[in-house]
Amino acid sequence: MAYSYMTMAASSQSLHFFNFASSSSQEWRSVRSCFKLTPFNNCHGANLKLPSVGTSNGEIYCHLKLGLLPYKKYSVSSGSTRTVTQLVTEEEKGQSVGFDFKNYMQSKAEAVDKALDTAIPLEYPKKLHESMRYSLLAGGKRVRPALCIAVCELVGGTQDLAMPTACAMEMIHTMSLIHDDLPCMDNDDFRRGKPTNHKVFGENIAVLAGDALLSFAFEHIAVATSKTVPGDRILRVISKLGKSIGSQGLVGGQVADITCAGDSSIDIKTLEWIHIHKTGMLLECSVVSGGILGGATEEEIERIERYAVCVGLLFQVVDDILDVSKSSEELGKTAGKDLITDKATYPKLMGLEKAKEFAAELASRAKKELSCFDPLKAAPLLGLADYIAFRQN
Ligand code: GRG
Repeated sequence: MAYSYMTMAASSQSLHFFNFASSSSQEWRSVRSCFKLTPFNNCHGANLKLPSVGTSNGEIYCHLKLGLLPYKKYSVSSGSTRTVTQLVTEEEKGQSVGFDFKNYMQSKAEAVDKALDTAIPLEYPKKLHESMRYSLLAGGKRVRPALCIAVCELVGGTQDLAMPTACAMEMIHTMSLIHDDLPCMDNDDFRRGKPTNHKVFGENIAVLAGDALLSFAFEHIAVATSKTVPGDRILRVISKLGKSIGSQGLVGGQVADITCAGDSSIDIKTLEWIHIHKTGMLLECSVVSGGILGGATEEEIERIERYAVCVGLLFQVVDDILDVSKSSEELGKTAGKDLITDKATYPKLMGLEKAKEFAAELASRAKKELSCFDPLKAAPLLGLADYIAFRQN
């Protein structure tokens, strides 16, 4: 079937569609239309009413290329007043065309779970390894490993090559959660739907399990990747990871977060610094490491770095939103804590609706950074940006 794809040209006031759905079977007329837009943002945000372009069976088909996604056929009944925005958000949210994002995430999470299970066996001292495995295998979303693997595959690498580093990202993330939940930090009782590590194993073991996970993460990258990846790439990943955890990364962000608690003068700039360091840098490191391991060019690394910065900040902005809009059961951890502790968050500083708009904007910015890649190959990362933006827990 030879579709003559609709092409688009946009001015500040209108969006022009040409060759409206003509196929080799002559079923569709070639139509030239000019639709008014109010207001014009980009195709995703366009508030565009589809006009009544009649067809024999009362359906209008059009092929739209929206942002970075491949062309896709959309259909509405003739005379419909549904907007393109509605069509797109209904059909594209969380996935790219022809790409089963849910299935992708599930298969990556399963592969990561299996690799983590093998990497940290239940050995002597048993209590320590039980504690490490308890939190590590408690069923997180595995976003960081998925990002690492997806980028590695995007630039020509493989899942196997990225797996030890992807697991290391999850080990470090898990250790940060164990420490974050301690009585001397957030003093939380639930995490990933289960009692927190110190509640089960005691504070002393929980601290040490976190320490052991942190240390083993580095060892695992070095040992398990050394036969498949050149040493200079491993060195680059390890040094980036060290930085993303230390005083200019996760730990620095956590300390700034603690010291700012209860300070009502915190502005958006300070909050952004905290979010980028406490949450963003490990996510960014997961993304960029996948690129380094997979042999990305410097130009590609710069691109994915910019994608990662947006996604990293986005992750914590959404975390702030979820804290005020979901229940503890839905989140698997105590909800509403930011409000109780009067913490500076995006919803608090800019309001819930504006925070949601900001999250959508960050997701869109992240996706734009991938425009230089083949959209089909970038589909997992496009999907991940949407998944992080629209996640429910
Ligand atoms: C690194 C030495 C060292 C100490 C840790 C406690 C601490 C310092 C930092 C806190 C970092 C932290 C907990 C940031 C919050 C990140 C965040 C939004 C976590 C939620 O991540 P999800 O939603 O959780 O990916 P799952 O359970 O799905 O993995």
